[in-house]
Amino acid sequence: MSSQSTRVGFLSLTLGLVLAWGASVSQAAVVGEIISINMDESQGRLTMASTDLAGANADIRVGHWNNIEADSGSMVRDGTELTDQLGNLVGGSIQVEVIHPRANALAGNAATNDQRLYSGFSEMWEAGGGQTLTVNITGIAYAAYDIYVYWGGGNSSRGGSLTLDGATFYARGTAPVDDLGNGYAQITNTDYDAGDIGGTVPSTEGNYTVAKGLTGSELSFSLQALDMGNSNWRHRLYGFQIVEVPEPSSVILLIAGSALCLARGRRAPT
Ligand SMILES: [Ca+2]
Ligand SMILES: [Ca+2]
Repeated sequence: MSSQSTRVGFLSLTLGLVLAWGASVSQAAVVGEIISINMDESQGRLTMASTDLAGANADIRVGHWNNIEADSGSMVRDGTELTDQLGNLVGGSIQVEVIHPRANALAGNAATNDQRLYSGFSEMWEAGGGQTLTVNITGIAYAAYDIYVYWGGGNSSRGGSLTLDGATFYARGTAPVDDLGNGYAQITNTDYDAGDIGGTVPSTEGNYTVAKGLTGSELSFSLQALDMGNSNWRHRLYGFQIVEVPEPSSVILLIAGSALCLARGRRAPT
């Protein structure tokens, strides 16, 4: 075997190992820190326990949701109060503010896990008034993050809009999720049309929306109750999650660069 083919073989083997390692890293680190907020009803009747698991997919279906009791007005939580998915204090300068009209809840205490997330909620309810709920998050320390918003109307003739990351989505109520994490459906409907207002078949339905790969230390989103088929104008926010996106690609590039230098270094002059 010539020294040229030996070098090529070494380089291929090294890069192969790097890529395999990189793939395992990216699989192992799909998400980083997760801050999960549950809108709770004001009597504490359906507060999520730290052991209640919820989230739209397996990577983010976690416990230790932070309960914000949904009394009317402005409710604020900061890094000295918020915990991550393991129950550790988040710290830092993050602050979450929810400005909302009122709380409500489904009757009963039987629900667990994902069903409990959807049992208590902040509700917009003012016939003809189009009430608005606003969430302001500041001091986000992540280089990149995803945000999952769990929302929708209570039934097929109630609902409204979510404005998030430059887009506005519309949805009525849909079938609830179960307590095993089944039944999550992403809302992607961005046209408020006849199909959304009293149509027998909504154009698109679901119970959450996600915006991915966000950057910047501040994020706001808002929800508004709309006429979605009856005169109630009732709309709900159930909760939301801020999910840190790790950067395995930068680690892989660093290792790949080292491997190339190593391979070059072996090219001794003949
Ligand atoms: Ca539509
Ligand atoms: Ca909730």
